[in-house]
Amino acid sequence: MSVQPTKADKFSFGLWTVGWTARDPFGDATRAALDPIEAVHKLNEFGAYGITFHDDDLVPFGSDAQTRDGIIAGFKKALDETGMVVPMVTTNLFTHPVFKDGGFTSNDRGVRRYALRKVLRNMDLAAELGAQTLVLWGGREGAEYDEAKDVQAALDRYAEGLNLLAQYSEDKGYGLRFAIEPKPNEPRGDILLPTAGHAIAFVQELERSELFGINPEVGHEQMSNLNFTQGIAQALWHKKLFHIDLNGQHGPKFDQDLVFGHADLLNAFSLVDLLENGAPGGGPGYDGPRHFDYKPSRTENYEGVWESAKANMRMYLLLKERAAAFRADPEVQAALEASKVLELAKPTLNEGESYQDLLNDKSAFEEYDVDAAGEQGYHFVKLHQLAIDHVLRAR
Ligand code: ASC
Ligand code: MN
Ligand code: MN
Ligand code: MN
Repeated sequence: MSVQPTKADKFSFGLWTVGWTARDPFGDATRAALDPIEAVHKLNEFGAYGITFHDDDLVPFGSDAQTRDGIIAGFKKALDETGMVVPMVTTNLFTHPVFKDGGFTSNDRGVRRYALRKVLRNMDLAAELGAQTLVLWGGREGAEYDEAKDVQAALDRYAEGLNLLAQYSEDKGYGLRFAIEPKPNEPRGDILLPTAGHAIAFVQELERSELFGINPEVGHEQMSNLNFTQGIAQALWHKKLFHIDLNGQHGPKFDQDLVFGHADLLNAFSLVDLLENGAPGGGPGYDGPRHFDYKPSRTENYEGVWESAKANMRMYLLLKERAAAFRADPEVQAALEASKVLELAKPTLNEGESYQDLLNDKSAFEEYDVDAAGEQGYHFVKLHQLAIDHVLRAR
């Protein structure tokens, strides 16, 4: 299998990723600004198929209409020249001081109305560029002080805003799908909808809930010490995995945005296996963009930036190849059998069996050998070592 990315792999990058100039809370930028047009050409050259952006990544905040039109025209020309697509667009509701207490959930009603207008305007651009998904990362929707935010009112306002966006998209015929991106903290002390689970529960309450799903980011879930692969499995189960942000993170600490697979490699392996091959019991995988939301480390110059962009795709393809080998290995199949992993896909009741039938089944209780069942081994460690052997190419 080739580890040369092609457009069929559906790799996409945020303009803010390779374009991050590496300003952090303690230090100045270490790199000069990147021209979005150069980003399109470089990523195309490396085999990516898509590029995504926040409105302000492409058109600097506060640009006049003529400047904006010129930038968009130049960007579209680069897309046409390369065949690059824009599968997703997102809106910056976090950089300008106006958003310091949030956008859709700011305590200030005028700020909330301004935030809605900023997103509606960006949806027009998203539709013009043929995007299918609008991501909403509410990094400033949150609080540092429990007394300062009425969380129930904030969720009402969040829902009010999102319902409006869905109505606008449907009325305009844009057909967009909306993906909420959870994050537990940073930049706010606590952010609303902090995990994939919170976000999935929330979107079910919206008026057009079928238009809403989530965009989980590897590092954001791992900042809460959660298992990303297992969270993705649940999102797939709810049919709510609308988009995904791939990167790397060493557990609970500041948001690192490392290259995909450069931190928890084994979880990255199980993730790629799930996305590509689906669940062993037949549950679905994922067909959408493989979107990298990482930050090239502050130590790197542009040579390092491009190396890191390529590293994301290489990591994904290497793990994809390893996952295919893992699944195809007869010893792995035997280990899955021995561990009863596939037995979990079999319903617990027989077809048509009622609880009365279950109550009548002495073999399920009265005659069930609980001690023997308690003594059995599940052989999970052997199965996991087989996975690691495959990751390390020892098989
Ligand atoms: C996003 C997104 C994030 C943040 C972050 C901004 O749209 O997915 O994780 O913004 O990249 O720095
Ligand atoms: Mn992140
Ligand atoms: Mn992200
Ligand atoms: Mn991010």
